[in-house]
Amino acid sequence: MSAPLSLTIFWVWAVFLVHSVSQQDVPGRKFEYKFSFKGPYLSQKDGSVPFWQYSGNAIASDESVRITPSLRSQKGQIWSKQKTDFEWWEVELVFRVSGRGRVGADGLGFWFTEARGREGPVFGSSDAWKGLGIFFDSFDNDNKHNNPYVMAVLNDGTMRFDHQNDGVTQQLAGCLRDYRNKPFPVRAKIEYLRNVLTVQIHNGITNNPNDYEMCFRAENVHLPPSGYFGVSAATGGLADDHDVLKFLTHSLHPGISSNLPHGQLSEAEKHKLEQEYENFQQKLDSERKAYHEKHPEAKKDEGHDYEWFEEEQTRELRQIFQGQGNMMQALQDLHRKGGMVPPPAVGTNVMQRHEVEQLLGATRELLQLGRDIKAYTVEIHQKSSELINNQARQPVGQGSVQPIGYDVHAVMNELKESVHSLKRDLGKGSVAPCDVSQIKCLSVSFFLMLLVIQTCALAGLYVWKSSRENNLKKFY
Ligand SMILES: [Ca+2]
Ligand SMILES: [Ca+2]
Repeated sequence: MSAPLSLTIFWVWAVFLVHSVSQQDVPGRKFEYKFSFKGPYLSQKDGSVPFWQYSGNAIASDESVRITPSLRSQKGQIWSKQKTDFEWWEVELVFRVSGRGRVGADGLGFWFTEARGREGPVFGSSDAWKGLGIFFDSFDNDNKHNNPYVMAVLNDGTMRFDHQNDGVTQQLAGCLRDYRNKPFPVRAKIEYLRNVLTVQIHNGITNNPNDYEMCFRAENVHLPPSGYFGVSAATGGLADDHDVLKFLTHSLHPGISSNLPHGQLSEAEKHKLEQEYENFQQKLDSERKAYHEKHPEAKKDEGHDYEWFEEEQTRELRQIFQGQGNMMQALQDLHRKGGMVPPPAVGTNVMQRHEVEQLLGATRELLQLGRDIKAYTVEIHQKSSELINNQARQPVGQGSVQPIGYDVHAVMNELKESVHSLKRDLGKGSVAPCDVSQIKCLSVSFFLMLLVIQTCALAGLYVWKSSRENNLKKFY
């Protein structure tokens, strides 16, 4: 093993160790880094994936393993190098199936089998497997409009997968789920615990990793006690990209260390991890020494792999800070919006400031108008009293009609003259032309009202005096 390769493996192991502790594994649940892969730095410089082997059209990159590209008739697969040494397990498979067509093909297979599969007809892997296959079948071969479909198929090594009928009679259980072309990666959580197989699917609509929905739960399932994990995929006449971003395996140990506080490892587990860490470190030191003796010019690159590890931590810290920053921003936005909310209004008509001012102005004008009317009424009253007094002083007789008529005519003439003088004033522009939107119009209307009041008062007075005169005539 060359020094750079072992360095990389060491840091992958270290990162997974950090992952297993930072994820605060529940008691009885242990992260299995030798049966897992995830980005970043998923593949090494030579393209290999630590603890995994891949073949066919599969390509590994820093962030994912592309099991097949979206080209016709492609097949690819990736398998763990080691066989499991734990009975119960849980795998979280994070993947994307994406293609430009409304319909894609063929699909993706998750495997837990006694032997590693070879390239074959069942979603890229060999038929007649011994163990479990969970298939994400994109293409509707039997034309029952029930694909994409997720199903589990158990095989004892004798059965051939019935592609023509989409394995409908062979499946242990399944569920209809559209996992193609989702905004976020789709997740499948496959748990095998105490002979119960549970599959939950995260449909990739949200970015919340906990949005799982139950696909199925099957009891009395007997899988090989030890096996290989694998993922395969195939395309046909239609094609999708089949990308696996994460394959995270935990071994489940029910009843063991279940009395430990949440997130703590048992003493035995701690000791085992520490021993493993020391062994790796010793091996790494000796290999690094040997490498630098052989390649003294590469010494300046020594810190490179440390940067990887640092970058992983820094990235997580940055994400935490980003998350906090987003929360702070959201709170500030809420606060700002709270300040902008107007006070609750009764009804829907809320008066603006300028409208209130207009109303006050109009009220003042009306008050002034009222005062003017009062003044003119007093004046009319005075004039009426004078007329009555004059009448009273006149001698009663035939000639008394003339003075009354004279007085009335004099008042009428006075009024006419007032009207004419107002008309002249209007003509000269001393009074502003009428603008219906302005309060000034009230002066003209006021004048007309005054005119009407005066005319009515005089008419009333004239009628009263006429009737009085008639009554007096009756005495002669
Ligand atoms: Ca199919
Ligand atoms: Ca079908």
